[in-house]
Amino acid sequence: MFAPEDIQALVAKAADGYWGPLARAVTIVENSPPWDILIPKAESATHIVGITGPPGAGKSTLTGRLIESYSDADQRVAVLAIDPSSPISGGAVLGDRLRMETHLNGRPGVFVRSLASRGSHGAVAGATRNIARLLELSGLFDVILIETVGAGQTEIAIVEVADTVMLVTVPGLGDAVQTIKAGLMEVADMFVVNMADRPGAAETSRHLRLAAGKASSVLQTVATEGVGIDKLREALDERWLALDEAGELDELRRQKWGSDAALIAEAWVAACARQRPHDANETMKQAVGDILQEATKRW
Ligand SMILES: Nc1nc2c(ncn2[C@@H]2O[C@H](COP(=O)(O)OP(=O)(O)OP(=O)(O)O)[C@@H](O)[C@H]2O)c(=O)[nH]1
Ligand SMILES: [Mg+2]
Repeated sequence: MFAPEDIQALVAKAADGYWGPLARAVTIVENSPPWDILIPKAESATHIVGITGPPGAGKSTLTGRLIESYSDADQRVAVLAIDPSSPISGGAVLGDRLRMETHLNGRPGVFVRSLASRGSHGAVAGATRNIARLLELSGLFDVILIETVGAGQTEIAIVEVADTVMLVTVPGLGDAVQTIKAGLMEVADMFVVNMADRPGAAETSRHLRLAAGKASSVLQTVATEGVGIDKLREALDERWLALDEAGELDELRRQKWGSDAALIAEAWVAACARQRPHDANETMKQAVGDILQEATKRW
């Protein structure tokens, strides 16, 4: 089992604006199976915000604007942008990176990182969560934004690390609610109707409010123009504060810690199972029992 001491040493070396060691630590975690890197619990919680939604909804543009808004409010922000597609679509990653980096020039307290999402579901989701935990452990940020396309189980597993899941959608998708995967509707804490400069924003917002119930807020933005961004950032800050004041933060953190552990355990058992030679003569009960035993023995 990999001891994360050298990772912790790198993190300890990093400082605001001196991101080199942190970037190296992130690379190590990105390239390691999640069960090899067990990140210790941070002493104090950082607000982790998952930003998800259909392709092209404006998530990257919005994230770039949020970076500005946080930075203007003197809050330090880390961003993880996950490229959901194969390594072939390097252009998309570059596009995202460039879009974001235009917002970063000369801003202290801003750390942006793109991650490729290769490998199995559990490995990708686990590594992303480990990186979020690592950034939290560094104590260098007030907020961590994770951008991912809301396309499948892996992406849902990724955003579930977040304290706040923000679902970005756009008007004019017909019934927007139906185009969004049911699983995503359930994990979302906040809805953003971006591209509110297009017709139908009010109607889409109304649909979302009906579908989401009272607990979730629905906001409208025009990311390209920077409209509604400060309000969105304030809504995020308010939610974090409210969770803290209601004493719900500890419970939320316990749940997240548990779901992190479950994800890593799943990925580990799956890896052990895949390495095991198939035996067509054994029963399924024998096979699974053997896999679990083997996974426990080797942990
Ligand atoms: N009209 C309008 N266009 C927008 C708005 N926000 C973003 N766009 C444009 O929509 C396109 C897609 O924006 P992105 O920020 O790349 O969207 P994304 O959700 O990150 O896309 P993927 O990461 O590929 O899923 C870009 O051309 C943006 O300039 C908006 O509020 N109004
Ligand atoms: Mg994007």
